[in-house]
Amino acid sequence: MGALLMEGATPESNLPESRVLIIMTGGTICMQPSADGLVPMTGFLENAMAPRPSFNDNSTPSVKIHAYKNGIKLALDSLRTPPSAYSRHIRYGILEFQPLLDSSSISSMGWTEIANTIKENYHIFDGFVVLHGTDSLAYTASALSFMMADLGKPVILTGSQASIFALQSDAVDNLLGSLIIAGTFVIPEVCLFFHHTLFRGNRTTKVSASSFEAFDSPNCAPLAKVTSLGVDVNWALVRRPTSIASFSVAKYLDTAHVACLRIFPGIKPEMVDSVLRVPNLRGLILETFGMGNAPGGVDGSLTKVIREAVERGIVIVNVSQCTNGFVSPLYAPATALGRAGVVFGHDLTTEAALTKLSYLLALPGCEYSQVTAKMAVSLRGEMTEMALPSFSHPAGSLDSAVGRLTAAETAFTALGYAIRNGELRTVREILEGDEVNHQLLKRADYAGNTALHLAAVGPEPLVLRDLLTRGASVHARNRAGNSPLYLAEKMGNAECVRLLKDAGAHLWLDNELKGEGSRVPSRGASRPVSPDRTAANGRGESSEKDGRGAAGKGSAGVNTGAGVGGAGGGGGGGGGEGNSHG
Ligand code: ASN
Repeated sequence: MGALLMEGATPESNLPESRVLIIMTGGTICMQPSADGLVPMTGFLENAMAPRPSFNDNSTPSVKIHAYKNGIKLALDSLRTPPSAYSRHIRYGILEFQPLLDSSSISSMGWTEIANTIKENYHIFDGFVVLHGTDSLAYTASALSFMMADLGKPVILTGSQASIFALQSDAVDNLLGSLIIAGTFVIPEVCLFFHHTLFRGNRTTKVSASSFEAFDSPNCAPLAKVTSLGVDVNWALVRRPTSIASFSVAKYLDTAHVACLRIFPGIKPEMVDSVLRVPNLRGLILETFGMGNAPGGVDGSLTKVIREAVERGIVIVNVSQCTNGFVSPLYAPATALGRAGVVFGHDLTTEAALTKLSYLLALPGCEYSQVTAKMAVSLRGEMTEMALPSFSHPAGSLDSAVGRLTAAETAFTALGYAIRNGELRTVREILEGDEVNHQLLKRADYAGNTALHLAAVGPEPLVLRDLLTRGASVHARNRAGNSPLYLAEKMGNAECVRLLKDAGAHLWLDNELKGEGSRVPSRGASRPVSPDRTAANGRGESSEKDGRGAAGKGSAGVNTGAGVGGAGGGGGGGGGEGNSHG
């Protein structure tokens, strides 16, 4: 991260600000020694962040920002970082749990509190960072991913192995990396950031009790890596909401009626049976050997107790004890489990399996058959779906990369024209072309307009709908800070306005932000080339950071007039990809 911060800390910087809410739940990151051992301490903003120049440029002392907690509007103290390599500051405030927790004590109530806090503040922040102990971090990341549907903004969980107050600690790197990513990139997933790596949260597991490299995501490549050049996002892996629906939060998970059992050589069927007969048990995660095998027993007695439990309506999910790989009914013991009615969790982690089952069991009216059907498919990218062709990175030399760049620019321009002319069929043909074209929704033109911006002012709402169902971000903002919704309203395009709102778009609360002293980014300010412009995809295209730009390089013109305000700023620019908090 160092390089990101060396870009200069000019106190009077006119650069735009993003706004990030930090939710502090506790964990080692905020702990200090006490007579009872390490315990979390309150006052993280003042004690841990304010004194550190990387978290506080000291330019705007005492700026209050608003946040909501349990329906009450609070004025929070805020700080901002020096400008990052992405030419923006991150302004942030903190809401602390009361009491702060060692994460070994978190429960589904804590997950509900985090999810509700994000929901309440969703419209006034660009992204969210959740500070949390590492012990149960992978469970919380998994749980939140299922609780949050149609998420359009980044939610990044992090913590540290050593306290931020310790001389040698991973806390600053983890927190600063999380803040910069949450405030810069539209990665609309629940993520876990640790040791310079951004993971999909529901793919993670804690792999070390003491190393700074504490987390891994054995069955899914990282979503991003922080390097000396900036943040290298693997955009091909990033998921986006594709339904016309607003962000919503499930109220709670049913963790009270699920259990997890690890099979071991010689395990007695009676032991398994007694777990399966715990009163009101509704679900069991069975951690099996290798590809999903369990001892059959001399007379198949283990299989028998499992079959009986399934017949009583208990959902039993098979996951592997191995950190890498998947379960499948390949060997006879696994086939027998399948025949007994066990669901195969493919390459789910135990953390994801347990929280997903708890989520499904809490869904109102979700029947046994629906729960088992949903357990076997991916809801939030938590499992690799067998039916899908496996993802592979485009290989190729520099020459072919340059070739693709040209093709992408051409396709982007064509897309802009098709949108402007309302030609739905052409739009579809372009977007369903080759792999390059699948990335077009993330591109931005010189003004930072994305295809969705163009469609928002275009003549054909069906084009807009089509782009939304392909995962175009409603939160993208162009260089003037304008969202597609703002442009649609300005044009008086009522149908597009309705569609965008249905898909979770919102305007920024301009007045509120002004009242807090936030600076509306200067429009059209020249924007330094950021390291990620080449790092994001290695093709010389700009990365999808804040751009949210629009299609049609020099094609369909969009009135980018007055800014909507808020944490906007710089765009994709120069025909690059855009997907950041412009
Ligand atoms: N016990 C701590 C916790 O999970 C461990 C940590 O944060 N590193 O809260």
